[in-house]
Amino acid sequence: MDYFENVPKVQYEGKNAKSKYAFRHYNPEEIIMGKPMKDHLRFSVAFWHTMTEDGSDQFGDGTYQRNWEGSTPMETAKNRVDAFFEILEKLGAEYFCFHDVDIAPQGDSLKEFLENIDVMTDYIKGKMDKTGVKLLWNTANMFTHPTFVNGAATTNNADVYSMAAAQVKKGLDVSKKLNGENYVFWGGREGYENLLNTDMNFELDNLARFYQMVIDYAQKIDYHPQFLIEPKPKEPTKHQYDYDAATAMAFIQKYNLEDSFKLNLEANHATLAGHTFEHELNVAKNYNALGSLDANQGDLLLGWDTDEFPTDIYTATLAMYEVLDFGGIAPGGLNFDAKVRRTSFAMDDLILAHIAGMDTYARGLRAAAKMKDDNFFEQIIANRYESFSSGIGKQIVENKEDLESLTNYALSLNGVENKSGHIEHLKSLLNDYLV
Ligand code: XUL
Ligand code: CO
Repeated sequence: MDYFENVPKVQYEGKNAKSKYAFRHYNPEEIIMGKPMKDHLRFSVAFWHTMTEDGSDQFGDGTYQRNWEGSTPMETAKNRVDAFFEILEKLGAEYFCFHDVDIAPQGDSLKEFLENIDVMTDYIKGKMDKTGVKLLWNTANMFTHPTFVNGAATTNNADVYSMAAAQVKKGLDVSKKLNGENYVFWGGREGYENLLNTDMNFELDNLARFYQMVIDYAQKIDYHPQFLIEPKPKEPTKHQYDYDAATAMAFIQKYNLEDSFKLNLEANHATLAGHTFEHELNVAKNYNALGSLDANQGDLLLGWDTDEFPTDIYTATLAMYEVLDFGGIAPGGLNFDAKVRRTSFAMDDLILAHIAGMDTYARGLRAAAKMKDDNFFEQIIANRYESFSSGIGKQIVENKEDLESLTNYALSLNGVENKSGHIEHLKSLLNDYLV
């Protein structure tokens, strides 16, 4: 069955495209800085938002018009996979991501759930072999089911910890079966509500113990996807343990996990942490831990995770600059962890929203490549830190000074002269790259 029969394969048609089902900026094969756009961007479609949402919110029922409901949960699951691969092919997206619960009905027991995962991943593998689409990452959803009310790897209940282990073991088996390039841990319930009844240190030790079991099992089955931790400051728990990139890196370093773990950074999570997306990427880059991106955007007027499709060229440009500066995002990619608005209920909104996101990041890539070519930031930085390139500054950077020698130097000065940052002028120069 053709689920999107009125939607053709989306092609690059340039800025004056007549069809709304066309890319106006994303030209997959165009070479930018030595490689095709599609290899810089490595776009991925998220199974959960695309296939399992219905548009409902706290105040109202679902609105989305969808045509893949079957007569049993397994039939619906297969229909969803069919429709999903049609979307991937029409968009020319080469990657996808999913949680275990997105693709397989949970049934009445863990055993039934694991069996359903086997059936569904066989089915997905068939589709992957036929289309050449690849798995960017999979993950275990250990936050929706009531079992995980007190957390998964940070729970107070050892039986629940074991249930989490079983789900993640299956997740790693699936990653191997489908050649996953990364495997993600987003700790939806890994956090706490109140210190009155929480031993934070114990919970974090247990989380690290869990990750060590993951590393050991990957070793055992000889499959080594890039492991990624996805930071988020709050929602659903009040205090999420992986608050932001810096907090997640402190955890990774404390428990000596840096050889196996990098970060999956999400724009809307950065917003919730009070950071820009590019701040989070810059922190990860400095730790050599820039793993993959959940490309979406939040709403600064709202305080929650709205998971909107990214249309902000400013953020996309600054994010792509960090990616280029890091030397690329592979084996990670840009996963649209985004859902269409409740008012965008038509089937083809799924395609149109992804086109909007892909065009936005294509524009970001183009602008960032031009900035890199012009040494835009390098010049600003070199100029701003000029005092450290010669004289006393050079001595400091070469570790040749100490507090006493610097005191003597400071006493010899006749006051200091600071330079203006000219930040408004720089913002105006940046605007020239965006439009
Ligand atoms: C939740 C979120 C998740 C992760 C995967 O805010 O971003 O969808 O990306 O579990
Ligand atoms: Co995410």
